[in-house]
Amino acid sequence: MTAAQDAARALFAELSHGPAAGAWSAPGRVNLIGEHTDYNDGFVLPFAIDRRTHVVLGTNDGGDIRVASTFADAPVVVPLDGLDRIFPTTGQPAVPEWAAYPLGVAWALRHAATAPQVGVDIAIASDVPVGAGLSSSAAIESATATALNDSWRLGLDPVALARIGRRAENEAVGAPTGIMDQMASMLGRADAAIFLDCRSLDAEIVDLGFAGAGLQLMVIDTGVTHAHSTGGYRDRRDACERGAAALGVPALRDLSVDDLGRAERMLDATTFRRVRHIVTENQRVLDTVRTLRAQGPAAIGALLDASHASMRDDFEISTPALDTAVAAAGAAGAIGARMTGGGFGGAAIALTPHDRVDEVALAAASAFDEAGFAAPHVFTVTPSDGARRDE
Ligand code: GAF
Repeated sequence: MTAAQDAARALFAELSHGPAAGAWSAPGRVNLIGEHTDYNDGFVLPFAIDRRTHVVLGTNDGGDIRVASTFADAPVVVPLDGLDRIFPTTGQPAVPEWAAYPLGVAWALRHAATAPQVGVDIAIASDVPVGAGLSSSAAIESATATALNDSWRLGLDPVALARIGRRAENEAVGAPTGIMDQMASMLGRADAAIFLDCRSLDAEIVDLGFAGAGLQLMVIDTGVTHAHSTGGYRDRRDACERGAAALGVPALRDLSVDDLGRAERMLDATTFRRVRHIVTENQRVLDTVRTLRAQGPAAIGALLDASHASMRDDFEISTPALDTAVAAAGAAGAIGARMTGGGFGGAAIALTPHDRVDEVALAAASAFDEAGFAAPHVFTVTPSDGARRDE
């Protein structure tokens, strides 16, 4: 039992007068490659990680949904039939932001399924770092959705639950994200990544084989947290939609690298660079999948590096700290490194030979120190299983 599982149990005992009906969990994710391509109907290659959000749930007969989290001082209690008055919101949710994730999932589930729903007490604890670009929010959504789907006997499949999580994130929390994170958290498999076509939602499992190739996936968390409900993420999404409209395609997914000459002639310089990132990143995802299958993970380093350069120079979502992490990791022996997630903060990943892990961690720490950044939090992650019932 992990500390987060223990914490969820202890919190449930404080929250609820009744017994627990069960315990569920869902992981955060690392995106190996394919950044900002999801809301452009494109391709992504994330994997679920061995950091999870745990939910302990029991029923109550008051018809309320009561949620408590180790992130918060006090529980939030809402009548189930009051959820429609809270969501959807524009701007600030009418509940504390952390509570908008599980309550938003309950709200979206009530709209998606007609089965009768009883009151529930939900206790949440997590060891997914918040704001690090590892999808702590999708982990909460997927764990809550899986627990409620079982408890309310809704019978929804994992892809339907991923859509529920995204609806909560988009409409209850107000973050205009795509569906990658929820799909990774729902569908993850040990030692594998999810190759997802974000238009059809067809998903294939791609073996990663890091351990067999003598590699570890390091996370270098800059400690600079980000939020996708504001600022740069929305701006990049708008630029992509503008680019697709100007080029007469439903989504940037419908362009290939052969269209970039025409795009450059038709678009202003900034929009063109945003478009070029998406078009080349989609191609890099396809190339990474092909390379993993044909040659294994030791051959994908250059694709990870090229992805980072594209995010830094064309999409402009990296930060000086992320660039420092990537450069230090490469110089100390990582075979490839890139920022992961939405950007504007969060973490970089570095695919690193076992015998270089300590050097990479030391190099990142000393490069951050020299540049005057706060010390990074460096750790390794293992590709792991998706959302599940644990007890
Ligand atoms: C965040 C979003 F939630 C995802 O949908 C995706 O767009 C990602 O940023 C960037 O690839 O994690």
